[in-house]
Amino acid sequence: MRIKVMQDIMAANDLIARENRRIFDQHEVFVVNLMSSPGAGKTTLLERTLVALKNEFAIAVIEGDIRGQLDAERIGRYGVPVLQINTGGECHLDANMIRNALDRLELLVIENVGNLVCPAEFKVGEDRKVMILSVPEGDDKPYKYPLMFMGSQVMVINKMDLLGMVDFDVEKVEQAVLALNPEMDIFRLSCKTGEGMEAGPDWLRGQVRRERQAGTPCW
Ligand SMILES: Nc1nc2c(ncn2[C@@H]2O[C@H](COP(=O)(O)OP(=O)(O)OP(=O)(O)O)[C@@H](O)[C@H]2O)c(=O)[nH]1
Ligand SMILES: [Mg+2]
Repeated sequence: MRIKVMQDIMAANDLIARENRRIFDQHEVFVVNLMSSPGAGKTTLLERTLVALKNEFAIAVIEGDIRGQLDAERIGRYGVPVLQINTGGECHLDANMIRNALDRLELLVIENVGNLVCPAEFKVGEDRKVMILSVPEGDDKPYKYPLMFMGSQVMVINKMDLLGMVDFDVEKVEQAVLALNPEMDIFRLSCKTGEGMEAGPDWLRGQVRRERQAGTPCW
């Protein structure tokens, strides 16, 4: 019975995700679903990315959190449209608002709720799923939470500045992830020191341009 209910929920979600995706494609908006455990560095990476790209693309951000506006306030300082969704309260999304904004948008980044399990299961209509694993979380995470690693197209290893302070074997992690998902693009970086940071905006720039030329959905 529980399996049947879950199947229905996932099917209903997929339907809405497809409709979102159709709208995004129609408006030629490239959509990134950014996922990680709490505190891995989603908002920090986003802040860094906005500095690099906000004058190049029309970018908007959706912040998903259980409660509060803290991340939306951080992103708002960069002068880009930002919408906070609190999953524990009412939803403030208005279809017209999104549609009007879509006319101008080129790139939408959705910062998902900090969690290494559930966000991997629910599509939102994104073009790419980008996940962050940060060094202090430990190098056993691909074994314990494989779905997130299997379903994402990009893995960012963040907080590389903390390597050596905690047990984290980068090569071992990358091997484990590639065994689960041979197509995964992997970036090592530190949002704190800026090490490896240029690769993220370069990747995103390439993706937005490629999508614009191809104009075809990937699922
Ligand atoms: N040492 C170090 N700290 C970092 C790095 N990137 C982010 N942090 C710190 O990690 C903490 C969490 O960063 P956030 O960007 O808020 O993480 P988040 O994934 O958005 O967190 P939630 O939205 O709560 O899930 C902050 O104190 C950041 O300053 C990094 O590369 N190195
Ligand atoms: Mg955040």
